[in-house]
Amino acid sequence: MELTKELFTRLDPTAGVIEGKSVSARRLSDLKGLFADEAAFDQALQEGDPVIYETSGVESASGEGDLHYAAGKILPGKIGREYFMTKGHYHAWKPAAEVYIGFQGRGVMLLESEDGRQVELVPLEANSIVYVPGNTAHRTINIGDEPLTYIGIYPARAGHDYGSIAVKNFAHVVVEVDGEPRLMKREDFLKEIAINKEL
Ligand code: S6P
Ligand code: ZN
Repeated sequence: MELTKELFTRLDPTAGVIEGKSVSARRLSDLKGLFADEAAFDQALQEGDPVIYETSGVESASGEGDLHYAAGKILPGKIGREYFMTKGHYHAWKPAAEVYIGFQGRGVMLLESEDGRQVELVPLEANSIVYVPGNTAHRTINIGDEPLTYIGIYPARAGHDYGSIAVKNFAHVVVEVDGEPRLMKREDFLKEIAINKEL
């Protein structure tokens, strides 16, 4: 037994923060190119550069078989009709799976296969647990009107691959339609935006 490892932390489920850990904030400008509606993105950026989400993690153990975990808080809001969301990523060690546990708010996880053909939208809310299989792009989205808080637990060697998402993004978006979240193909949503621009 390796009792030198960090065995205990405390989560503030409302703040979505692991107490005593440094918090890193992702602002709108950090998510450039990820929201579908570029005009809405530019406008929101001009009006300020809001924090979209914050994370704090416990990532000190790095031996074979070790685990990391991180808490997240996604603020409520939308860019155009697309809800505030994380960048999303694959794990650098592709087969690494992850478990998410929701604490507060109403969210969904967008899960996509590498070719974008398989897609799942899974609820993430208080007391729900989501299993993210390996080789799966995952993005967390706040579809509610209060902060969404959660933790994710993953193999220490999982790492993050943001590059693939930066290049081709997710093939689907989660947008508000008649007050409700709807999963759409990105290309269809982009067509809608273009049509509305012409009107
Ligand atoms: C890490 C895990 C989460 C995310 C967090 C922020 O494997 O999936 O802790 O890091 O939800 O999302 P992102 O896409 O910016 O890392
Ligand atoms: Zn992950």
